[in-house]
Amino acid sequence: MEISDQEWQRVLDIWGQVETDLPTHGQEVIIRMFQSHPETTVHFPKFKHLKTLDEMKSSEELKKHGTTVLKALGRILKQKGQHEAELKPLAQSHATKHKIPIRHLEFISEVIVAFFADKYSADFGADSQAAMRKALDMFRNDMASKYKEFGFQG
Ligand code: ZNH
Repeated sequence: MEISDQEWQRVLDIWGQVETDLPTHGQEVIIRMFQSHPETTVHFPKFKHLKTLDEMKSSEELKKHGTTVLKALGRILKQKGQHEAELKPLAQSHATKHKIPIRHLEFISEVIVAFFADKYSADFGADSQAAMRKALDMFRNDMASKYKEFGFQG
């Protein structure tokens, strides 16, 4: 998969805005994922007690997890595809410990694009959305091949 310099620029431009407040963005991504794809909640026994939207919103732990996820994703995107070193430990933990199907990585990718499109309607237009989709496709493909190396079909 080829991602042009211009496409990476679009991805990193929007990321610059996301990075101004990772906890708020991270929290929203996780909550939107739980709400649009409730099956993803099974991976999180630690959030099982969060039943309502208000409980999710007031959970510092959930916010912390969202921050961790986006921080790691940002580090990966900034490698512009040369992300082997960043991806490997993540693929290992998600394959062998958390056991997260690739399908669920697809869910979070969709959520990320839709949320940024809502929040940044002026700065995240069709071209930027397409570029972000390509970058997240690449991330998922590479996660899927690493999963196989770790013996997880995903
Ligand atoms: Zn995840 C964890 C990132 C997706 C589930 N993660 C995690 C961490 C990080 C991340 C960094 C920490 C460290 C380790 O490795 O462990 N993720 C991430 C990213 C992404 C993700 C970047 C994409 C974008 N995850 C995901 C999904 C899911 C998950 C989709 C499901 C659904 N994770 C998870 C879990 C964990 C993690 C379960 C563990 C948590 C705790 O803390 O317990």
